[in-house]
Amino acid sequence: MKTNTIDTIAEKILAGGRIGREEAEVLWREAPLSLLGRLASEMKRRKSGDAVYYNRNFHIEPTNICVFNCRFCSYRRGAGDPDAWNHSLAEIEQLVEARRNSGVTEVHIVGGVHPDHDIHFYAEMIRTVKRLLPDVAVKAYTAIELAYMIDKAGMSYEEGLTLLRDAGLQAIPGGGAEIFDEELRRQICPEKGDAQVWLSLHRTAHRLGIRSNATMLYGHVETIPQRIDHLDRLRTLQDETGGFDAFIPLKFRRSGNRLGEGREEVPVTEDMRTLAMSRLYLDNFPHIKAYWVMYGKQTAEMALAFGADDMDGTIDDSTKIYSMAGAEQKPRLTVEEMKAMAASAGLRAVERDTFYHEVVR
Ligand code: V47
Repeated sequence: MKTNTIDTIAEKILAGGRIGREEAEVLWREAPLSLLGRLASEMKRRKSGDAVYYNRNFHIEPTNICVFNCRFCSYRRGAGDPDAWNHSLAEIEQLVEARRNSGVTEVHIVGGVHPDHDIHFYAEMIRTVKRLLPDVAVKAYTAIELAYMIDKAGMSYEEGLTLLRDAGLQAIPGGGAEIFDEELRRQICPEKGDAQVWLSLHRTAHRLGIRSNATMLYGHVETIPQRIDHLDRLRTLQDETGGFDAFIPLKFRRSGNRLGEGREEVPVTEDMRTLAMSRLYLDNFPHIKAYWVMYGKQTAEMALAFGADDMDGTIDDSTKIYSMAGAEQKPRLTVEEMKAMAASAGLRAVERDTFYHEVVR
């Protein structure tokens, strides 16, 4: 009976059908890992053939001082803490200056929600980047950072995002989504913006022509139905706007945060199930990203056999958020390593820009 059900759902997927929450739960809990790998790889192949995308990027993390205190965060510090940092625009200018002539095509800017900065400071930061690196795409600020700065300015999301877009904001990263379920959010990040805030910020961005990504933080205290609910809310918004480029499942890393105390990280098999189920459920998302910084290089390579078609970028040791939670310590991948990882998965590495256009050098 069980096998029949799994086979029927698999056939539906292969015939191009869309699975619902209950079918997803059956697959997630009961389908053999090898079947999930085969189905997700087939769906990946239909979306992006034999390509695996990567880009040349770097991060700027302007501050780790944050008004919120999420239980999973290893990075946040209060103002006055010896490990806190808060870069001035002059310091950010130096960080950007150092990337001139490096071949990067994207800067990813994300940090804590600092109490003292306002939207004009963040707009000026974008202008600083664009002045020094006009051809580099600016993917900046999570929905949580954006909602905070826009609310503080007394603006609507449309007004705030228009101001930032006019300063040079081109895309929004997927952070801050965590798990949308309201009850669970009260347990892991009670203070910050809720699902409604996150979804409506991205909806407005899409309407203004700003592309974005979405994430899900999994492997802590959430249940499988809560993960599926999260994916379902994203799929519904994508049906409405079509503005998402990539979905990124983020594996919860346990070091240096309260949520991780006394808790193990989920096994790699669960990472693979989550990647595959994301590929199968989010049938309207063009790309699934295996964020190698969070997984580590070997797991990211394995992810390419479970529906992922993007590995994110070279990073060049420019992010601390994940290393502070126990992930890769000095995250850096060369283009040659990216190519070798794709080849070992039987795929072809394709350099992309932020909007998934192939970069030909
Ligand atoms: O929202 C925080 C996560 C996110 C931990 O859009 C943690 O291309 C695991 O959104 N263990 C921010 N995860 C990162 C992010 C991102 C990353 C890469 C690419 C893109 C993209 C976006 O990091 C947060 C939170 O969910 N996070 N702490 C932790 N201990």
